Amino acid sequence: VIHVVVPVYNEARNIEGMIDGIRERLAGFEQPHRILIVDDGSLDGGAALARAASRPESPVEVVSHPQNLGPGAAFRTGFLRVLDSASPDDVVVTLEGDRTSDPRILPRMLRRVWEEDDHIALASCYLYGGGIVGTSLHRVGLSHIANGLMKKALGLTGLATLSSFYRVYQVRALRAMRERWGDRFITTQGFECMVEVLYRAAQLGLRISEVPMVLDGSRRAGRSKMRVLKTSFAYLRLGLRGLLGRL
Ligand SMILES: Nc1nc2c(ncn2[C@@H]2O[C@H](COP(=O)(O)OP(=O)(O)OP(=O)(O)O)[C@@H](O)[C@H]2O)c(=O)[nH]1
Ligand SMILES: [Mg+2]
Repeated sequence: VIHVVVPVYNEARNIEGMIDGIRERLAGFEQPHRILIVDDGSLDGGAALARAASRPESPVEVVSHPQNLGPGAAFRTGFLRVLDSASPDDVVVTLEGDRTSDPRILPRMLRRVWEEDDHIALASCYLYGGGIVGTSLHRVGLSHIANGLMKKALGLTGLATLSSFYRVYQVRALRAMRERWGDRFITTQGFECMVEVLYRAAQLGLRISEVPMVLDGSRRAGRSKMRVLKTSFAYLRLGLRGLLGRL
């Protein structure tokens, strides 16, 4: 089974398009899929739209946090939920709810995991062939700085993109992390949680590979949900924890 986990916060304008896009790509595979939306205290009715988009051959389930807890908690909720019932050969696809995760590269990411047995495949905008368009310059700058600092602080220099939400995980890999760190395998609350997960994967020596993607910010309706200052501090804190051996 392909489990799709999508954290969303006020993405009512994008959620149906996101579901359609991923569904269209997954329809070509013989493996069944199911979509889990982790709605994090949205107030824009997106959860109802997602529920209404459920189809027998492509079920959509929504779990809701009553209030906004951040992407870290949302991924933890989503992963733990999937791990409860998934079988070891299943995979988990995570993506952004704002339509910026390009479904066209998904088959390639899945092949990495299925055929080459990579534990995790990352969509990578900093890899050769990837890129960022339709996004403001200061956001791209912040992203570069965060990626660069994190690589140095956490010893992840071999990877090009650390922060992307768009990934494919073997269920085995997520289980290995949960076995080692328990439910605290994600301790961070914000967007830095994706870097924390990679750090843990690297601690376990898991195989991680990257597939280039052009991230087109103009595909999203509405504004970014990422708060730049808050996220910058969160990255610094994560880097320090790594350097001090407190991760
Ligand atoms: N569950 C949850 N999801 C969130 C939260 N904030 C953002 N998201 C979702 O996480 C995804 C990424 O958020 P974006 O606002 O696109 O952030 P980004 O892609 O890192 O930054 P931009 O390039 O500026 O868009 C989207 O699907 C959001 O709906 C949150 O607090 N909780
Ligand atoms: Mg985005």
